[in-house]
Amino acid sequence: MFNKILIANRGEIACRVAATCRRLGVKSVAVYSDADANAKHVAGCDEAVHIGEAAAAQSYLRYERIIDAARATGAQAIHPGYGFLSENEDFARACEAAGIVFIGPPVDAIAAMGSKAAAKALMHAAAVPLVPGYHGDDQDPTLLQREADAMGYPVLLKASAGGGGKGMRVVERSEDFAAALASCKREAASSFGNDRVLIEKYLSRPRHVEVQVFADKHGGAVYLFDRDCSVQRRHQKVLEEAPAPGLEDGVRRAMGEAAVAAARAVNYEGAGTVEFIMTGTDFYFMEMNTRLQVEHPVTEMITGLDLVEWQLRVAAGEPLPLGQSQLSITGHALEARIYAENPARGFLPSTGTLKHLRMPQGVEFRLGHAGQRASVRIDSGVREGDTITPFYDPMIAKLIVHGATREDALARMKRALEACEVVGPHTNVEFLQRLVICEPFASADLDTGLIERNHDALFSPQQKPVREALALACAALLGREGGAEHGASPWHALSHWRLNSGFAQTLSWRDVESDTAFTVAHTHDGGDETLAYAGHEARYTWWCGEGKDEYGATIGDKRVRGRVFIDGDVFHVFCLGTAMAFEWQNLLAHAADAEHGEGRLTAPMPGKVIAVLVEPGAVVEKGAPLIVMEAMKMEHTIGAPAAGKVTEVLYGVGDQVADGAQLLVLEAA
Ligand code: MV4
Repeated sequence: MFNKILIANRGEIACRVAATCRRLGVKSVAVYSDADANAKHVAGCDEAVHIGEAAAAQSYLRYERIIDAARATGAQAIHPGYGFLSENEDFARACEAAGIVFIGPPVDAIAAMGSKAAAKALMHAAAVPLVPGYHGDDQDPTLLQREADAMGYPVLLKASAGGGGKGMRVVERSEDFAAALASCKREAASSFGNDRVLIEKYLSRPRHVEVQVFADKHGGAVYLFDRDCSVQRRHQKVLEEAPAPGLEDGVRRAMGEAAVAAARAVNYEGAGTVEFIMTGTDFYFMEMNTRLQVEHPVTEMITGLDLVEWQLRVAAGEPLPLGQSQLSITGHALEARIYAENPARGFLPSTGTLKHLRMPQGVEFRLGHAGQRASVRIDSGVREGDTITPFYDPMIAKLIVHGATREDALARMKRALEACEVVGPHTNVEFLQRLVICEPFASADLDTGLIERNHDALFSPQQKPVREALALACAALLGREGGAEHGASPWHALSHWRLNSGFAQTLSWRDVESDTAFTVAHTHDGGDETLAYAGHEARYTWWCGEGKDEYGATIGDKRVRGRVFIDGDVFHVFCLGTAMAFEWQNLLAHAADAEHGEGRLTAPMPGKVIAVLVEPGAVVEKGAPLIVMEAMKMEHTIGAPAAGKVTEVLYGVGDQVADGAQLLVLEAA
């Protein structure tokens, strides 16, 4: 085994690899860009080397710098993670030339799988099932048309050098073939610098099922079963699971063996994924990914194995830790990718600081201890306070759950998604919540068109528990203002006049997402409080919870609990499985802010003075109520913008005041 390795990546995968290094006693070296000097992956490694500017092309893709960093720190091997340099033949070759082990397959295996047409020829020779089609060298348009006509429409044109769905054309009719071919070749030439295409019979509504394989340097090769990754959006995986639901044992074994045959055909070593598309029980080779994949945790959860440990052992020349007959599936695992992106805007990446970040109770990574399989696992490369920048993939975390059955895992996933709290960038959490409860996903009726077909259910606006969330926002505001201890109403903590019956106060809020205004009237009458909003009125009590940011309320006879994260005037409420944000319309503070320098306090709107709570000479704390006004049948309390001494009171009870009129003079302390 290695003493020290360098991790040529960032984010959650760099943290993931570092976790295994710690567990195995292998020292780890991080590399980082200007943007990542304080990143979690740097903190998770034993050493770190700065490699350049924020843009990946100036840092994580500069492989000569990365190799220099490995040499300088004495790292014996480099783990490339996924993305960046993980499938770059030149990098693998440069590692070899520098005498550093590339933790991945041999250069020739990467190259063999790089061209789709060449890979298909190899797979055909190895008896791996292929979609009926043409992947020959002869690219004569007349010949291609004849091949397409012979296989029958619809057909799919694919750029041979393409991947991930780029450069594909569905052709429905023979008459359309020539034009589609020309357009596909143009796109292939401009995107991949190579206009070679292949033709396949087009399969409608296929599933994406992939097989995890592992091979060592001693001729050993096994499959670690399958994953279904059909739930995708524009070729980006959204949910993944293992094992693929509904595969009969015979089909599972046949696919696993076909995947091992594919790996053997290219003299594979290390971790790889063989992708298939499936219709019914038929499966066809698509491509092979010569790296560890984002979704590898679901395989770890069902096998109880640490795939990064296997990668390190194999790269160090050890044989595979287990043979095929020693491998088995336990239970079911699901993974959801939590992204900083805005589903309402076409999933545009959303950047910004993670002001508040809470993930469900789970473990970061714990495997390899018999019987200690976690049921919830979070793989994340960010912490609260970190910033999602435009430079890299905006993934916040992977949420992975395990259960005895798919149903158990799904129930855990729903709860775990409800416990995710993110303030800062937009996220796809609510989209994921809708996805996991939609009927086809719940019943494992999976195919690559699932999201598109269920567009209405997945994207229409949801009913939100506005009243409950508002009650908690009010509780947080009153709790903060009143400084109330647990269980005490802030009304009692505030000045005596509030105990007079019939008193009312209004709190104005704006729902940030819908930009709707809500006014909540609190009436305090001999011990009872009433919450009224939008024509509803209910008896209301509230309390501060035991934990930080926790609040509770009863509204009528309904009890609600939740958490409120306060960001300036914006109250982020997490309750009943959803998130809402309300901006407190602190008219009074803002009115006072503008005047603060002059020590004046003015009326925020025209109205009538209904209570004067201080006399000249009174020394008041910041926030102390000074005057109560009534306007538009609501009462508004004007509070002290800062601690100080009241020197003049300019109006009395019953007086009408104009908008902006000075009410009293406060001398700041
Ligand atoms: C196909 C197909 C239907 N028929 N091939 C898309 C990405 C590339 N890896 C293979 N892809 C497809 N190939 C034939 N002959 C449908 C897709 C496809 C797809 C495959 C896997 C996951 C998501 C997909 C979404 C759209 C289309």
